[in-house]
Amino acid sequence: MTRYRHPHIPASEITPESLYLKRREFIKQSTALVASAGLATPGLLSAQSASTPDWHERIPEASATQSLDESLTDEQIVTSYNNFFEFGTRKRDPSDWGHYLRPHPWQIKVEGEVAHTGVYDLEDLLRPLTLEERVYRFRCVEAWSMVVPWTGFPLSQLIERLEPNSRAKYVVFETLYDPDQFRGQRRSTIEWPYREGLRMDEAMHPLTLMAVGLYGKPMPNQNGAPIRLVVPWKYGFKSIKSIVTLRFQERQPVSSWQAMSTNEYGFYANVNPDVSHPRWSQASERRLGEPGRRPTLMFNGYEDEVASLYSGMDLRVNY
Ligand SMILES: Nc1nc2c(c(=O)[nH]1)N[C@H]1C(S)=C(S)[C@@H](COP(=O)(O)O)O[C@H]1N2
Ligand SMILES: [Mo]
Repeated sequence: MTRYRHPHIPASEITPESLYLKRREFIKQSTALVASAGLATPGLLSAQSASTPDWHERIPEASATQSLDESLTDEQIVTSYNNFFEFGTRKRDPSDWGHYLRPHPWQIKVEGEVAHTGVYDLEDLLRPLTLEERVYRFRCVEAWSMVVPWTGFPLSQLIERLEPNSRAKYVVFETLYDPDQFRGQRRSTIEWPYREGLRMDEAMHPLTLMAVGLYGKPMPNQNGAPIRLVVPWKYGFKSIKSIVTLRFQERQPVSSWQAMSTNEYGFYANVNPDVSHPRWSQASERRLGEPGRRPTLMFNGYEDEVASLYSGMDLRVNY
């Protein structure tokens, strides 16, 4: 069957944003907030339609107050200059082709060394969690950076509910594999599905966010809808998008980027201006939307918060 595939025309060119926001206000007023404790039954597929999920209405409005002393990167840049190889390798591919991804309904499989294994509706996983806004610096290994107001919840809150056992030393994340939605997966640019991992203490760190939105809106497809990781002290490739699998395991996993080029991409991927990428320096960065360059900070500026996780480790060996 021949299928015609078309790049996306940005919504901003069709619907003025004020209309979108008005509609959102309307839905908010007419929807009662449903609260529930605990996890829902694993394996239960919800009968919900493919339209707007309830949790979208629990995303807090983008706040004017910034928790970082740096200006936010334009939303337009954040949503049109992307790395998401599932849609292609050019920065424009994710925003051009992102509309092929269907992020609702969405299930996440939990497996491995954990009490509550199963397949969960995202809606059920999110119900007991509070969504909050966090402004983080974000640094790509390609030496550009940005400042983004994410919406999400600390990954630790989800992990606590899932109750990993004592053999769970690492959490592994995987992205959806579906070449029909992800045209980039028809080529072997990297090993699909995209895979990443964190050591358990990194995953439990209060800065580690599971993000479901940005700029007070549900996560755009090109940024990893409906749910992605954001680890602000590590290079961007750690922040895996469109997650469908959470696996708890004893041995350290090999991430997709490590598998592709072991000498260029390490497991830890901590932002470190003193350790160069084999093909370029990591000492400075280009902040998207800003002229010139700025020096890159150790752990992307989160040194006070995270340096203790790596005490005693040689960060030149464990890059
Ligand atoms: N599944 C998946 N996740 C991914 C990627 C990808 O190609 N596939 N690219 C990573 C890289 S290299 C970066 S820099 C960030 C980019 O996130 P952004 O497009 O929201 O800025 O996503 C990361 N997560
Ligand atoms: Mo990146």
